[in-house]
Amino acid sequence: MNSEHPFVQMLTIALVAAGILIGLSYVIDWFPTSASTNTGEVDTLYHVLLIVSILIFVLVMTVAIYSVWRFRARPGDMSDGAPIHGNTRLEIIWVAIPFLLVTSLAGYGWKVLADEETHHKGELHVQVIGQQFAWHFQYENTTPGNFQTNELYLPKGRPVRFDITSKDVIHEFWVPATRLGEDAVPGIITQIRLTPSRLGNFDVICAELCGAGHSTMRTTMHVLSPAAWDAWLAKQKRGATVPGTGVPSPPIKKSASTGGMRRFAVILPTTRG
Ligand SMILES: [Cu+2]
Repeated sequence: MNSEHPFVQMLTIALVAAGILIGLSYVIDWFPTSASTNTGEVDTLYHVLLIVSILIFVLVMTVAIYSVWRFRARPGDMSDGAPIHGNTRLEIIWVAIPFLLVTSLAGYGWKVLADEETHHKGELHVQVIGQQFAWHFQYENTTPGNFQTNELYLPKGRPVRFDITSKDVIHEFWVPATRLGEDAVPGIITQIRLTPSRLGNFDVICAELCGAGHSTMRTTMHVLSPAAWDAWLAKQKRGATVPGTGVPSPPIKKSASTGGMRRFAVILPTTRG
């Protein structure tokens, strides 16, 4: 193949374009500050997906634009194109490569999800209750226990399990600094797990359009040092209501749904709503 061959020319263009875009993907600061231990793995997954997407985008656009330019009909050319009736080898290649690509990315995503959901010893249990248009947090296995707040307070370094539900419509509990979000669905409990790794205040956002006040449904996750968290805990009273709302702290019934069923239950109402 000499350098005039279309394949060589397309490959050259594609490599240059992919190099520029992948370089750019490292320069752009995509992710918010990390506040939990799981974020490295999630960010790497995103970056791998981004690079694979760049390669596919560049490949498709290079072939399409190159073909339009190189093989266009010249003025006065009224002849027909060559009669082509398929190419079995090409068809096998363009089925096999996407199959392998999608399967391996799904496996990689599955592994990251499994890591995110791993149970840790000594987890703090926090119920997250969404309600138009506020969040309530109920601290379970603590002393005094079963008190509520409408901002989230966590100790740095201790694993947390969130049991998430809603009192009215579907919300989504999302903490960008931890990369984790999960739907809050009336009648079922969904879960996420994380371990705070940075002191400070981080946004908690409702990421599911839930009504006229959706954009105001935000609060703060405060990550305190273990000693500061213990001091904060000592000031809380069992059975306390959310300040200013009078919302009592009802225990949430454990739902029978587990594992795979939970996922379907989360996905189905979302796609309909
Ligand atoms: Cu909401």
